[in-house]
Amino acid sequence: MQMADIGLIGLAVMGENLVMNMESKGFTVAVYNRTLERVKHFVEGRAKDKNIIGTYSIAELVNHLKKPRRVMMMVKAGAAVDNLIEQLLEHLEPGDIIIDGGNSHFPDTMRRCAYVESHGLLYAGVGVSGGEEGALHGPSLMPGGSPAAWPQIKGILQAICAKVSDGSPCCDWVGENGAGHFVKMVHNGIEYGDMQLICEAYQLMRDGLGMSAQEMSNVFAQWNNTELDSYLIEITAEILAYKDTDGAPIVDKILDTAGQKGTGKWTAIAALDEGVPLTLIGESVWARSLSAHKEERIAAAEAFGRQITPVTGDKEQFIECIRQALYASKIISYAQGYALMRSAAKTYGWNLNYGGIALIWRGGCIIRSAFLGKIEEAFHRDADLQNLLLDPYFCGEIKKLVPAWRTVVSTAVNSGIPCPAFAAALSYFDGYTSGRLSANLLQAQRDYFGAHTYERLDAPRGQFFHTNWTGHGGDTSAATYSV
Ligand code: NBP
Repeated sequence: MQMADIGLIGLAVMGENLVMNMESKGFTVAVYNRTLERVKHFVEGRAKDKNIIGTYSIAELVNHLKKPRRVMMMVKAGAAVDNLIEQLLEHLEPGDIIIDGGNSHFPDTMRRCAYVESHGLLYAGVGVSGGEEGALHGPSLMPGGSPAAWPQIKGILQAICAKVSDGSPCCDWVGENGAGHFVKMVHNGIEYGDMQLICEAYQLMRDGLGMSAQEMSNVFAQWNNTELDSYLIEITAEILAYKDTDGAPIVDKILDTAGQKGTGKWTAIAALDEGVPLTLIGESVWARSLSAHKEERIAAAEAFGRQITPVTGDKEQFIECIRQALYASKIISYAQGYALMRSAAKTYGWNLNYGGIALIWRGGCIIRSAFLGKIEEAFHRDADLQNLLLDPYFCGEIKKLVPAWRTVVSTAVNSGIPCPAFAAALSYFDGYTSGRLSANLLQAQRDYFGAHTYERLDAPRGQFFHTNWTGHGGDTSAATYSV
């Protein structure tokens, strides 16, 4: 009987393409799918005459695998994954490895990892990015789970993943249990942020400067030769240049309501849980939500009859300001995303390699960019870097960008063009770089109405005071806790 190096369950778009990728790298793959016609269709079609074995039950799939057995699930996240784990546990043995390559939520992966390990098996939650193309030609892979699983799956995963120009693989061990899926989730959140920033730059040019899609395409193409060099900037230039059958730019005909699948929301929720300001990604999620209320927006536009004031002055100069504002905001977005990963690593006991994560994202995925190389360098200089803004390179970059960034945000505000991500990034920067904020007043308010106490500038940290603000209250203060 022909034995396979790995089994894959789930022959939808991602699964099929990953199997083709694995086979092209010299691995024999056994495949299974719940709907059996899909297996037949695949082995008689794309997989014909390849080292791909179609199987029609979980038992048959498992019987075709070399030991320790490796089974990768590429199915819809959620109950399907739990269901398959139960079925697999009936047939696998201790030491075998179950891999989940779907977009599972990291707490699920943490739970599943502990559960599968309790049966003596190993578990890996692998974030897969890059869509259909990536799956076939080289995705960015973020593996986490049982550490003992890594040496068993490293060979296959590093063979099929994307490689950067020096040949290094966009796949490395991320960390224990749910770490891989957590990092994939943050990647998706950052993707929301990068896309929103590009859309804000686009709206400033379209509505503020009255530029055509073709003119803007040229600008994005030029930006792709600067620090902004990235996949998303490149495809934006192509999208803006794309003409419909009547010769008009297709982008102008697309309804302005954004969809979302929830991974940006997960990232924002994780940030709220960690108490880490992730304002740019949060605003990006809400910008999509606001866009989705199209009818309400049309009614409000009529009610307010608001006009956008065109941006006047030197057009080329303002375009360059927008580029710089986009670059500065992007630095903030990654600084916030990395701060979230740092905090979660502490909470969950993960030993994350931050520079390594930047390298994983450098190829194969939607947020791939030259910029990630600079982030890798920053963590190479200081593996324990608290915030990207404190790295000398990024600190120097931001200092140069601040004037243009302020010009763009204030111009947008004066013109009436929304720029929630640019503005949130700038406000975060102003807050993060303020030695003294306004929270002294906030603490006074909390103490006034709830006796929540405050610390004083002229007393050591950790010493708490309460004031009887009205003369009517007592001297009893409230307990300090967080819900
Ligand atoms: P889908 O997310 O559309 O899932 C379809 C697959 O799940 C089919 O093979 C289907 O089998 C299987 N499935 C379902 Br639905 N319920 C099942 C169950 N209860 N038991 C067993 N199998 C079940 O496929 P996809 O777009 O290829 O994505 C696969 C995973 O990869 C998802 O978690 C997705 O979020 C993730 N991902 C997708 C992309 C992308 O660009 N599409 C990128 C990165 C990651 P059936 O044929 O019997 O219905």
